[in-house]
Amino acid sequence: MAAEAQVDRLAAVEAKVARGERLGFEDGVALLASHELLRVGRLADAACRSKVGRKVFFVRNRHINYSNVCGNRCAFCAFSRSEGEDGAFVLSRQEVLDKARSASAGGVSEFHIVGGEDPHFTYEQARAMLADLRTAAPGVTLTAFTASEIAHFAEAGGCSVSEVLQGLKHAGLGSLPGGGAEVFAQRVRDLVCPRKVTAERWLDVHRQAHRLGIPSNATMLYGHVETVEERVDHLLRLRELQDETGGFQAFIPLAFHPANTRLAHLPGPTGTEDLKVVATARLLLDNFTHIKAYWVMLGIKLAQVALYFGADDLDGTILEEVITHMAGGTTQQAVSVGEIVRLVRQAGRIPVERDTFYRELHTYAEAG
Ligand code: V47
Repeated sequence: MAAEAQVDRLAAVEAKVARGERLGFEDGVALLASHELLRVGRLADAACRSKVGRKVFFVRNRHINYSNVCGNRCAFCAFSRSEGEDGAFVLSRQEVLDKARSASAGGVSEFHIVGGEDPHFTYEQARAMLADLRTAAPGVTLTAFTASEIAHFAEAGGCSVSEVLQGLKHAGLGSLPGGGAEVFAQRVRDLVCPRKVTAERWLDVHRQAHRLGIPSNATMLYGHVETVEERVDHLLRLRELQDETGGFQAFIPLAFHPANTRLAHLPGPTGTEDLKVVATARLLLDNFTHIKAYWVMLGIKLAQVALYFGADDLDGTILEEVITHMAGGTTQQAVSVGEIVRLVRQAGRIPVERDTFYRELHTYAEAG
């Protein structure tokens, strides 16, 4: 597209936003294709401020990856191993509890628990793990199992997704994380994750969770083989489900990290792409309140800049991130509350510690 035509397309998007009109497919493509980064950012920043003001949220959380054994072996993943392969691990019940107890003593309010689709890790074990964690750390919210793990528990256990979700909720499940969505387009899934649940199934697990009163997050893993149009399609499918259920709390764009994956020949997304994806998500997902700048994947400095491009959440302290670091992530594995507060204040925003459900736990005074 000629540069001039692109500018015009962006002007049309700006006019729509000014009129309060919902953006469509072509608008999303225009935003992602634009080289007018600051104009795109300005639109997204205004949308973000009108929704959440100047607050930027974070959570004290701990990631627990209970197993990296996975039958899917997606091309973009450096974390998973086949059973018995070098580097494969399954944490014992005691190891999971030890990680949880020390994090709970350190004041976290959320455990983010995900693993591979381990053929030997059953629904009963998943339930027992949550029940153990609830006993060990009763005040900590359990954000556990991606939709693809839930679907796997249901298939392997011969029961329905709804039964699995109800059983896990009873054992202490608080919310579902947004992982496993990748890019919904089947063309992309055939190339990078042919064995993973389909888009329809991923969406349906979230639909059923929302119906049971279990809120969830949504992600998109971008910057590999997908087109701009496929990114927009992904966002619009999330928006459609959110119109139906209202159960999504946050959207998290995940920047592809190629190292140690079967897609290591790809370069991964650049900084302008990262920021345009955050901004486009904020503008297209007009029914999502929160857009996370996931510092682990963006890097801490770009995550801070993303606060001017529509993001209002930095995720959390994390403590021991594994999935991105195995794929060449170079950020630290944890960040302190003090550092998050400093980043937010220097962006001129108000740091707010939240729990999983965006209840505000502590608002930090603005920088003087
Ligand atoms: O499901 C895997 C993706 C996800 C790579 O819900 C990769 O609040 C980049 O879902 N490069 C796990 N991404 C992380 C995740 C997440 C993170 C933070 C917050 C939340 C939330 C969810 O990471 C996986 C997959 O989609 N992933 N490999 C890679 N090489």
